[in-house]
Amino acid sequence: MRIGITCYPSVGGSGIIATTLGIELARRGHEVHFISYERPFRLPTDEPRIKFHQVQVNDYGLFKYPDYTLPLSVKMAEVSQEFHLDVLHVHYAVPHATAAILSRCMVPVSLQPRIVTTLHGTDTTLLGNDPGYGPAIHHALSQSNGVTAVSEFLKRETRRVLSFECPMEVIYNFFKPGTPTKSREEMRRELGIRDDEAMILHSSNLRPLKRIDLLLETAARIRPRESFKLVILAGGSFAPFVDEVKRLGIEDRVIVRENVLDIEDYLHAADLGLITSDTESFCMSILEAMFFEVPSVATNVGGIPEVVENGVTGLIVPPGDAAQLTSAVEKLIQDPTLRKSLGKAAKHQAQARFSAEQIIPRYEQLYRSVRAEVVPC
Ligand code: GMT
Repeated sequence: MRIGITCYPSVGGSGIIATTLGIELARRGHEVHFISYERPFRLPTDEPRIKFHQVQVNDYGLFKYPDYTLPLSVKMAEVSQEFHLDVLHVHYAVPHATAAILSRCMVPVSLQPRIVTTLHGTDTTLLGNDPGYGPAIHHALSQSNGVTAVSEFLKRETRRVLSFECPMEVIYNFFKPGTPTKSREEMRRELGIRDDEAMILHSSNLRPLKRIDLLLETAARIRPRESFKLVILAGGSFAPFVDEVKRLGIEDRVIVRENVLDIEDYLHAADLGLITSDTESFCMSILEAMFFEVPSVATNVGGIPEVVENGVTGLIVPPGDAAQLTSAVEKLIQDPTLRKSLGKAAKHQAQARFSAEQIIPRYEQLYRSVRAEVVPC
């Protein structure tokens, strides 16, 4: 099939999923066209059957805010027509789904691709609730030929928040682990982590819903304080949190790396993950860690309980509670045997439920079925 993919190209779960999906589809023989304002950061330049089409965004003086939706829709229409796309798969509804629906109207009927929209999280939970966006999202979903959500939680929320009643399939996220470039020992040495210190890994874009304040508060409460190092892989600037690290007196416990690409080097050096989010439709960081036998302590929010089985593949605690987060982390630090058994079960479940081998055929099947039918709900 000929498949167009639009996603946010920068660091972020939805962009990573979309990029990996495109790479995997191309490896399975499909022709894949990425359409975005920048080349997705994990998209290799030398993969056969993958092409990148850049959207040119102009900043016209007349506009107070530059517009992306219209040039994106024009580029989608051009690519659909020139390359005879079967399917245009957009990740994160805003503004990608709206642009896709508009682009379809610019293409002669016989060349119109089917449109699949994948909801990732805040496109429903945040923007869906915004009266300035909700109706546009509802319209774009209703006009899509297929809609997917990355967890049952997100599907439920989409029904509730947007009153969206058309069919919606849950296709979980997946991860395809790469090979680490450094050994575990080398990596820990480089980070300055001793053998008797547990390496706690937190990886996120640091937005407010990730609750970095709670993450740091938890780190400050862990006893003994010399028993761990917290490594934060920041998909954004950590500068706004530096004062808080100092105030809590944990400068010697916290190691920050910004915009890391070789995530596998950190994953296989880690002992446990720590996620303190207030909401999370899936949480890719937990899944990435699971593939490396690293169990996470995470908050009981959104789709996280669909990814982590409490007490079996990780530990889940109530949201917003630094005391409970701390005791769960201390439990894992002090009990390497428990860590190991949770980690092994985590990897097993990750491979069985969230591997590329499980998930890519689900998307291929969806593409085939929307290609076969014409009328959206
Ligand atoms: O919705 C967002 O906040 C952005 C989005 C992203 O692009 O990273 O994150 C969401 O999608 C990820 C990939 O499907 C999920 O792993 C995240 O849980 C989800 N974030 C939220 O729901 C807050």
